[in-house]
Amino acid sequence: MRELTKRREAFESAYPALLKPLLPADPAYADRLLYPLRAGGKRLRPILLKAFYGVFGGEGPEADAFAAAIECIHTYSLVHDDLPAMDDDALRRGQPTSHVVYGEADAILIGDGLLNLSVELALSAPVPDATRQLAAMETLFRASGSRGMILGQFLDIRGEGERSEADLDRINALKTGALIEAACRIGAILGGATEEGLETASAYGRTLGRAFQIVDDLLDIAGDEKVLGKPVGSDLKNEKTTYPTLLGIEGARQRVRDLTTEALGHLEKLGGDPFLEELTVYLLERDA
Ligand code: GRG
Repeated sequence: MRELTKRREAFESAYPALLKPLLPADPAYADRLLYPLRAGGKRLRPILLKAFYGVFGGEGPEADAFAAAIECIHTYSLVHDDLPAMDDDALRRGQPTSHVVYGEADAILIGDGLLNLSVELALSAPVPDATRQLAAMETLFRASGSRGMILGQFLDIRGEGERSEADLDRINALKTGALIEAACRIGAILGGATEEGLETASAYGRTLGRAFQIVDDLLDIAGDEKVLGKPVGSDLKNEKTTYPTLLGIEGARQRVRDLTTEALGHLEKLGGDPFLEELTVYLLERDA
């Protein structure tokens, strides 16, 4: 997808300048904070945020700092998720994980630092309307916090007993869906969407998030480690209940197709956006 590559490259060239004034003077810690960000990744959340900003007519620089902020939060969650006390993974985004390179204590501080940087980035956004800036910040930190992504991670690692599909839906909606939904909603907030527009953007994000997690589960079974840049088979190793284990591989694929149709329906309500439509289909057919 050429447009996706273009938007990813635009993000890659924008975020370093936004981060620079906020980095510590200590070069060793500054380098460590940048390490997992520089490793790359799809940049899905910043791209969604900016795309929704555009859908609602936004065209200033104000969304850029929020795009960098959400990527910092996502990246910190990956750094912490990979720690020995959590998923204990040695490879992420095709690179050795932060704790493998710098040790566990530094990796914890990388995650902590990225989380705080996200607050400073959001505060630094040149949003002309302070109410919008606060609403966008509330959305970001609620979604990523202890009623959102962190709660999802807590419930996931607690892993008590058998999990039903409803349990999985709840955990994934928090762990994966909340931040994806927030990306879409923040773009809509900054773009000046009406309440109805905000709800549609959120509904799209929730649906995409559900489908995205099911694809992630399928890739953990049948994906290619080299293409994914992270180990496959970790769900099996950790004996995790996932959508493919509950629904079967074909059942999980069908669920992805149904959710894709639903997500496209939400976009249609917004008047359609060729980039987001293509991105939706592409993401759900992805191999990385
Ligand atoms: C440690 C508080 C805390 C939370 C961790 C996001 C998360 C919660 C854990 C990561 C493990 C995981 C597989 C989560 C599911 C969400 C997901 C598919 C993350 C990977 O996101 P991508 O595919 O990654 O967008 P890139 O590297 O492309 O940015």
